[in-house]
Amino acid sequence: MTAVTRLNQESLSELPESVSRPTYDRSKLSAGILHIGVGGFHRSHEAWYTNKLLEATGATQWGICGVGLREADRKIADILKKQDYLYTLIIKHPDGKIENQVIGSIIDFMLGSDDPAAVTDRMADEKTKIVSLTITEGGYNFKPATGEFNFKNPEVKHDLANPNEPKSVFGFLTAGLKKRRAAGLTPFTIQSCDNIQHNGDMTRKMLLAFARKQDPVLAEWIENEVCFPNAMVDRITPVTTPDDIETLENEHGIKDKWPVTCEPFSQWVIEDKFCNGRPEWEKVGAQFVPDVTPYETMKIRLLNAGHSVLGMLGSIHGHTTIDECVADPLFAAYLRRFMDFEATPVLDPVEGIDLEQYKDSLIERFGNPYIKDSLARICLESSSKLPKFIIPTITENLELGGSTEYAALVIAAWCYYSDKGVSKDGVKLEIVDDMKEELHKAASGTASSKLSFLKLKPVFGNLAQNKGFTEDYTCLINSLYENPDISLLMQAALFGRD
Ligand code: CS2
Repeated sequence: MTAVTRLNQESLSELPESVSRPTYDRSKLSAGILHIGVGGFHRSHEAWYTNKLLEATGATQWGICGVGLREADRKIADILKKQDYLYTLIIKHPDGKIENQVIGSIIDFMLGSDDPAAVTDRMADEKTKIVSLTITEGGYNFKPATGEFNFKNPEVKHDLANPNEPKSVFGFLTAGLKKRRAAGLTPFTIQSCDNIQHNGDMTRKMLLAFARKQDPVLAEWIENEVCFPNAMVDRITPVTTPDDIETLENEHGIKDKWPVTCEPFSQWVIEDKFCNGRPEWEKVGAQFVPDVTPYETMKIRLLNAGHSVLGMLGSIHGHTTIDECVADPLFAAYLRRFMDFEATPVLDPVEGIDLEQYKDSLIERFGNPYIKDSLARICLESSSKLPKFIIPTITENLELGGSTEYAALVIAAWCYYSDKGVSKDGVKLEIVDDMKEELHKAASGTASSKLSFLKLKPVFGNLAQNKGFTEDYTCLINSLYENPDISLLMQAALFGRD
């Protein structure tokens, strides 16, 4: 039987030899980074890069203080606290090899919903140099069709009326920066790590819209003094399953209540725009570049869009994971065709990257049979993903006369998913989306009006007015509603109709 060690600072030395653990002195670290949104992705990406940096350089000022803003973050807060903020990163290689790494870069955690002032005080602490964010694509609070800040959001309304008791990320950042300015300190950099095109510019635009309403003088200071580097972030990080937790304990002897699993690949391309110093992440594999635009467009429109293509079509077909989809030749061919015929023609060349190789490597990464990335995760919050991942490819192709039929089937599948909530064989598909009701209502109008779903303006903008697109889309909807065996429509798109 394997001896089992409950993970915490004291037990680190008792872990099995095969588990790598921090060799730096964690008690010497201070938190130069405050991170909002400590989900799996932050823990497999920024915290992992930072762990590597602490290991390689002996820097002490770049520990991370995690922050959760919602009551729902209490679980991670409690678990991390009990484990002295340590957790295991389980890296799953495609050949079955597993690397277990205990990550030590997170050294504290605060729950904003318990004590907002403590969080904004921490933001105003001189030692805090960067506030980084993974708040999901939906967290930026803009109206998808117009890109403008949504002042109707109840949390935003609350924060405008109660500046000292914020709930939203924008309320927190504004209150933290206000304290910092009052103390005469240099501001912190705000660093987005979400999959949004120009994520730094977007954060800046949204924060300024909020701050201008609350305190125009402060907003001007933010505008002039705060840096918001854009970045492309990448590492596939599926949802941790009970099985991952059990295997870690039974086969590797680590009792960790919330480990994170991920693929071996990782990439982080960042604009070198920091107003108060930064870690030397380039020493551990990150890339600093003057303009990140081509990297982020490539990643969002190939990787994330590719995920959504498989997520929507695969769910209707009855597949459940990404690797299962790419092991199906029809799905692999469809994905490649979407990438080659629709996504690539509207991408700019990316210096130093061969797009053909990049696409090959994506299909390989998606195929990693140990990652088991669930389509349910991919289809979460699609209303804030597809407008960033796929719809820009459609609209740009429409402007240039390019093909849109592969993407059109994805939208038709999304309509079917939102309307019926079942696969072709009647297996239930959960809709987890902030816009669940609107999506369902619009999609269920399809029976009487074929374009009902597409007319959901906050998601699709003016797509329903494009005649060429709507003709194809209507045909696909008719066929799919007549026979939900989506593989027939995929085959027809690839090989033509008889
Ligand atoms: C996924 C991403 O959420 C999604 O739909 O495409 O989480 C993806 O796995 C990551 O961006 C990979 O870097």
